[in-house]
Formats: sequence, structure tokens, C-alpha cells
Amino acid sequence: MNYKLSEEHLMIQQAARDFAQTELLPGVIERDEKQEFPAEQIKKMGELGFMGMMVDPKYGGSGMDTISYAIAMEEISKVDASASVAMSVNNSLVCWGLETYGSEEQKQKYLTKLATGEKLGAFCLSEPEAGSDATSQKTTAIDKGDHYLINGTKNWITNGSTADYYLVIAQTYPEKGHHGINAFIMEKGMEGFEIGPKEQKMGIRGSDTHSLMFTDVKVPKENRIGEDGFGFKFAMKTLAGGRIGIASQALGIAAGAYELAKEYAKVRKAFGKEIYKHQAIAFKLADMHTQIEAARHLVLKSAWDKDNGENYDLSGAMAKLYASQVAMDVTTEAVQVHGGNGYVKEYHVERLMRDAKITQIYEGTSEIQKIVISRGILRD
Ligand code: COS
Repeated sequence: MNYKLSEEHLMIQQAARDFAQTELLPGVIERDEKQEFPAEQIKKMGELGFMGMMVDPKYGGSGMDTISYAIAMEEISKVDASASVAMSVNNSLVCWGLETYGSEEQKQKYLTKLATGEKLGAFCLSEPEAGSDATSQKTTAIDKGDHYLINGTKNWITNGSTADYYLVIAQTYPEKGHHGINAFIMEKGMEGFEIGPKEQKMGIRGSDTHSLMFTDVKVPKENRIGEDGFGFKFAMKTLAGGRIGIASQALGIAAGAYELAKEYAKVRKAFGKEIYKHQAIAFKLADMHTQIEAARHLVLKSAWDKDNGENYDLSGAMAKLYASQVAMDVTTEAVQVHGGNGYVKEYHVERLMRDAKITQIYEGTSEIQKIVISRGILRD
């Protein structure tokens, strides 16, 4: 075993860290307050190769491994989880799904633009009545010969109004249950494709979350991904990798809050000495550091599993379950270490605490992760 990151991984870590400090940190508080999407920053992330990190260079990607992606996600999330969720969706749901299961024509037409960051992607599975219960898709895709007619509503869609291309899951044969579900590529601007109002959120407020409404949207047959009826498997496979991305995001949120708390404890004085010299604070930092290290091991193990052809359903679910809990625990303690200042926006930790919560909810709630883990360990 080798616990050391390679030279290449260290370089990626430094590049993502520098980008986060110079491009994302300025304005992050204002963007959170105004619910403003970091559009320019996301464009620059594309130019630096962060939006298609694992995609083959022949399709415009950076050709890196999942470990590189997890490391970059951690660094970006330390500063701006709203930017990192756009990055995560584009990389691990949209680009990975298209590269792994798309046709050559779909890759040439869509993936090449998504991987370079020229275009942005969204993944549309959740519905008003199908979040955790993902097989209950009400959006329909009726086969009309050379095209499908799509009708329905999707909820809580990340990059909802800012995306250009949307991977949409819909039911074609209700009598077949989840075996009748298909996945499609939709383009913004297709007739009958409507974007609902922006959600007013507790955290990741800079990310762009909308409902989408489809009324008789005509999607050409060549935009179906995979065989007829492959859509649910497509969603599950894609989400399994997505969970590594969100676990990395949760890890980054925790690590960002911890680093701020540690620095604050070294300068803030109470009862005549820096507060880290009080055991009450030192022990909090010790717990935070330990939890973060444990979460990082789970995240990197799941990324390693994916890179080495091992099954990562279980390790990705464990990484997300644990890292998202650590994000909640550590950000809450980071606010506590900051005392009154922790409750004030300019110290960043209150935002990180609000951002942490979503990591226990999206791409499979913690309860769903426990279903996946328990089924995985009890299968035989
Ligand atoms: N890879 C490939 N196939 C998978 C899979 C995976 N990781 N997980 C499930 N499947 C397949 C199953 O093999 C099954 O197919 P078959 O009937 O052909 O064997 C099918 O998917 C349905 O699975 P299952 O019978 O286990 O369905 P359930 O409804 O019991 O539960 C869970 C499936 C709960 C795991 C699934 O619905 C889920 O992950 N829900 C959460 C969805 C989610 O993350 N929502 C957030 C939206 S994105 S922000």
C-alpha cells in the first residue's frame, strides 16, 4: 500500500487550491447572499480542465483518474461548494454517463463540448414524487418512430437554467416498471422545454437549482442513451460514481471549515491565552482532524476502486454517508470554535455549515446510502 499522493496528484491539488483561493474566494460571500451562479469562474474551470477531468483527451477531457477528480473536488469545495456541485454534476454524472454509455455520435456532438467546459450539463432524475423512490418516474417518453415525445416535471435540478445539455430520465413502458425507463439527451431551447423559477435555498446558494417542465418535447431517437429500457440502470450506474464526487465535496466542506477553525484558534485569545491552548478547543480540533482523515480515506478508497475496476457501489456509498456526516459535525464545531464570530457571514464557517447539509440529501440521502450499503454487505 502507498498512502502518499503521487507528484501528479500533488500538482492537481495545488492547481485546484490556487484556483479556489484566487478565483473563487473573492466574492463567495456575496454570491451566497445573492444566490448568484459563479458563471465566469465555471468557464475558467473549464479552461483549466476541471469540468471534464476523467474524460479521454480525444473527447476534449483531461484524461485523469478519479483520485485526481476527488482531490480537485475537495480543494474547490473548501472554498465554494456552489461551484463544486456544478463541477461534480458535469464531471461524474453528465460526462461520465455520456462517455461510458453514449454512442460515438453523441460523444462527438455533446461530450466534446461538455468536457472542455464550453457547454454545461445537468442530470434530471428527481421528480416531485420520485426523489429517493427513483423507479417511480412519472415523466413519460412516448415512442413516435423517429422521435420521442417527452412530458413531465423534474425537480431540484442543479445547473437548471445555466446548463446547455440535459440528461433526462423518463418512462417509456410503465407496464415494465423500471425496465421501461429510458435516458435521453435534451438541449435547452427545444420546443416545449420550460425552466421553472430558481429555488430559494438554505445552502449552496450560488448553485443554480430549478424545476424543469416538459410539454410534448420532441427528442430525436438518436438522443436516447443506450438500449431501449436502459435508463434506470444508466441512472444507477451514473449515480454510483456521482456519490464519490459528493463525498469529496462533503470532505472539502469539512476540511475548509476545520482549517478556518484551526487558524482562528491560534489568533483568538480568551482568558489570557490563544483559545487553542484551552483543552476544550484543542480537543475539538483533534476530533475534527481525525474525522476528516477517516473521511478522506473512504473517499480516496472509493476513487481507487473506480480507477482499478473494482466495484465502487458500496465504497462510494460509505464514503458519501460518512463524509456528509463529518461535514455536518465539523462545520457545526467550526462555528462553535469561532463563537459569536462563527455566526457572522464574513468568517465563512456559517456558510460552510449551511452548505454541508445538502451533502446528506442529494445524489441519494444518507438513508438511501444505508440501503445500498446494507444490501451490499448482506447480499450473500
Ligand atoms: N448499478 C446498476 N444497477 C443498479 C444499481 C447500481 N448501482 N443499483 C440498483 N440497480 C438496479 C437493480 O439491479 C435493479 O435492476 P434489475 O431489476 O434489473 O435487477 C434496478 O436497478 C432496481 O433496483 P432495486 O430493485 O434495488 O430498486 P429499489 O427501488 O428497491 O431501490 C435504490 C433502489 C433505493 C437503490 C434506488 O432507487 C436509489 O438509488 N434511489 C436514490 C436515487 C437518488 O439518488 N436520488 C437522488 C437523485 S439525484 S440528485
